[in-house]
Amino acid sequence: MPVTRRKFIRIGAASAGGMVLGGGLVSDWYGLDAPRLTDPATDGDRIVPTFCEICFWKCGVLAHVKQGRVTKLTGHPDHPLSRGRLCPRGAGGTGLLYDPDRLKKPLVRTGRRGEETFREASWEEALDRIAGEMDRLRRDYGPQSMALFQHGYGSSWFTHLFRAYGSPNIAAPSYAQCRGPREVGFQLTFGDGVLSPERVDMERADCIVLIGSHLGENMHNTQVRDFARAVGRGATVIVVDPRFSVAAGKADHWLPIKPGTDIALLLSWMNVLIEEGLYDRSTVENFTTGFDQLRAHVAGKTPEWAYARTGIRPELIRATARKIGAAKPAAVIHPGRRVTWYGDDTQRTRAIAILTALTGSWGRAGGYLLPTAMKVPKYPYAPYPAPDAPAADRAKPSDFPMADATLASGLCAATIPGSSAYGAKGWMVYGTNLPLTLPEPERVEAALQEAEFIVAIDVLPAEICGWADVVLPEATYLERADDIDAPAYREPYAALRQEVVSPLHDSKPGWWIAKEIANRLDLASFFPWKDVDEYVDARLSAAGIDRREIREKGVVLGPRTPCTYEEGIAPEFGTESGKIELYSAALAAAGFDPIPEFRPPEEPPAGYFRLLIGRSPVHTFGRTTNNRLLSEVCDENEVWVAASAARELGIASGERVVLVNQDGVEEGPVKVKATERIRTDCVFLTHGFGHRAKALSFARGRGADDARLMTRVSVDPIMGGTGMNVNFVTLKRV
Ligand SMILES: Nc1nc2c(c(=O)[nH]1)N[C@H]1C(S)=C(S)[C@@H](COP(=O)(O)OP(=O)(O)OC[C@H]3O[C@@H](n4cnc5c(=O)[nH]c(N)nc54)[C@H](O)[C@@H]3O)O[C@H]1N2
Ligand SMILES: Nc1nc2c(c(=O)[nH]1)N[C@H]1C(S)=C(S)[C@@H](COP(=O)(O)OP(=O)(O)OC[C@H]3O[C@@H](n4cnc5c(=O)[nH]c(N)nc54)[C@H](O)[C@@H]3O)O[C@H]1N2
Ligand code: SF4
Ligand SMILES: [Mo]
Repeated sequence: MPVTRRKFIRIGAASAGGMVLGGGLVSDWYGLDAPRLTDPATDGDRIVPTFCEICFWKCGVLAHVKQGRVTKLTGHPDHPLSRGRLCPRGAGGTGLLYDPDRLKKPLVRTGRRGEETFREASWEEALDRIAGEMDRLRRDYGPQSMALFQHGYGSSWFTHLFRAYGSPNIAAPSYAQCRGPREVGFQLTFGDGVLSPERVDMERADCIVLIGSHLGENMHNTQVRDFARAVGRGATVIVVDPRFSVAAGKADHWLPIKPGTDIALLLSWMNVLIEEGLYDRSTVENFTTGFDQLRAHVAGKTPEWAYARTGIRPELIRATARKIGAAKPAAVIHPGRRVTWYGDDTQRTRAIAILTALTGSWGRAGGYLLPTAMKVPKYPYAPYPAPDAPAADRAKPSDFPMADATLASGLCAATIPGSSAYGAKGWMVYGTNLPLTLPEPERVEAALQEAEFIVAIDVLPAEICGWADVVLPEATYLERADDIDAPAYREPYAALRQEVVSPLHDSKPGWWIAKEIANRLDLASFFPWKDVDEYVDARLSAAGIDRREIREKGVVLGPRTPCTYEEGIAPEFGTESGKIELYSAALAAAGFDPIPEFRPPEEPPAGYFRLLIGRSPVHTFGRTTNNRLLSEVCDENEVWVAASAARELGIASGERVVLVNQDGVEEGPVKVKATERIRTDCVFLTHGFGHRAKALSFARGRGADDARLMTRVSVDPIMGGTGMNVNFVTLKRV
């Protein structure tokens, strides 16, 4: 694909300088100044509208096809999440479709678990084997003994299969290793979660506060563009990060906080807003409970108090609090997305939620929106059987009382005999690469050895496949149709994923795989449709959506619904009290702090740095690091170290080092980036590199894998999230 490639590299080169949001590049990357594309030129024979799966944002894509090959991917002009542009990862999606390392045939293991030795098998043999094992496990231990680990849009078929089969053990690492604590923190406060796409209205905010949340490196398309537009409009931007992130480079104020002390900063901001009368009185008076307790709680938590804990100067804390107060209610304190940091994460996001309540920005323009989804009724299946047992992710039902989804880390632990929950005996793993995305690698490996049966459904020979008994090659998102996407967003819409080109190799779409397994397990009645088109048509007609129109356009927009109180939505809160709970009686009753308290994190031992992690702007986790197109821009990660600390260690920028953690685990070698852009007490690594899987011929051995170094976690006692920023490393020269 010569044309695509050259053009792509030109775009991608912009990121090499780190100035992702800089001047003219903003327009170049995001088309901020470009008119909406109505008739995109194609160098192909046809254009098929669909949506992206290179990350979980799900932007609308126009796939240009020439002589049966996808030649380029452009942003769908009418899809609300792409508005005519893709992020660089989405534009490089053909690098996955045409990856020479793709899984091509079903595989059956021939050697020992983890050795990655397989023989090719027919679909018939592979599916019979999977159904045979699932049937045996169902008879021997009950259907709850099978666990489904899943992530990504195609997983809906497998979730459905598992519900029909009768297992409650369905989990994704995007909960307990990602945004679970945030959803729980906001639920406890407002009776509603943050959702994905996040309900933040940066487009209209006068003040944006980012805590971690490294937009510009975290490259969710529309969100970054909203942020870039706000910067262009002159909105006040406050970035709290131990590292001078890309977003910090665009900020009015950078607060280089001591890692793990954000709750202290948040409490002192509340202190200033309350003491100086800068909070939104009408919100507090009409819609909250517990203001008096909150006022008393933060009374002594002045900027001077916070300075001693966070390292942020009191004047800076006061000045930023005043800016937040001046911009209210159009001040948005971004909730972050991967919030699993220190194990106090539900409390930290609750502190963000409480601050949001004080600014009155919930339900207001420039704050947190109240979006609605287009109504697309579910397929009218018969009811699922009620599972015979609760999920196996918690040793006792009283563990993590506020968890509102199953914990992937918990299901993994439950696979190891001796854990007090009943055991998970079999695993189906769809679209999640657990060896790189679950912490505590020793435990993950033990579970992978203990499971009686593992099937992995993937597009690439990722690490997880090396542990499976059977590996199934799924068709990529450009080769298959999936369920309808209709999330809550400020513009309601329904989007279709459609087959752009027929599946390459011997890969098959997920809907077909799930249906074939169901047929072999006497569950055919749960898959009454002939194929995905018949299923989608049934839902479309129930929703009153013209199926020809949506197939032609890829997306249909619903009528714009009100998203704010100003537009007429009545304030309603799904909490116990029916109000915004500044003080949480539910937390108090469960033995937790009803208002967030600051507790200092453990300090790094002498000579060690805290290991912080984040995203590369041109990669999604480890799933794109084998993508040759994207790797033209970035093909390994670097460990960021403060220049002064590197000097002290006698390590030069560009040198390779091995990272050694507090438990003696080594990882690397990895290149050093000595920089002024990070505090001296921590180092920073982007996630998704350091692959070990033999068959990932490009990504293997490039850079370092952060998960190997996460031998410790700090588990959030409220909901079971695994805080991962609690590991420390030293740098060893090689
Ligand atoms: N390009 C790209 N974009 C992505 C993804 C991807 O893989 N690639 N993944 C998507 C997904 S699923 C997620 S969850 C999000 C994750 O993206 P975010 O939600 O933005 O992730 P965070 O972990 O909050 O952000 C990491 C930042 O937090 C800073 N940090 C670390 N410790 C602390 C601390 O104690 N206090 C403060 N204030 N800051 C700290 C780090 O220096 C770093 O800049 O990104 C999404 N966007
Ligand atoms: N150490 C560490 N752990 C983390 C994080 C971190 O930063 N560091 N981040 C956390 C966060 S925020 C999240 S959201 C999770 C994400 O964790 P995961 O959901 O595990 O994400 P990926 O690593 O992208 O794994 C996706 C897998 O799906 C495969 N895949 C890609 N497309 C398809 C498809 O269309 N069909 C199928 N069947 N498979 C496909 C890929 O090849 C890959 O093997 O990880 C969490 N865990
Ligand atoms: S943000 Fe990028 S990778 Fe994610 S769905 Fe959109 S275009 Fe695809
Ligand atoms: Mo995530």
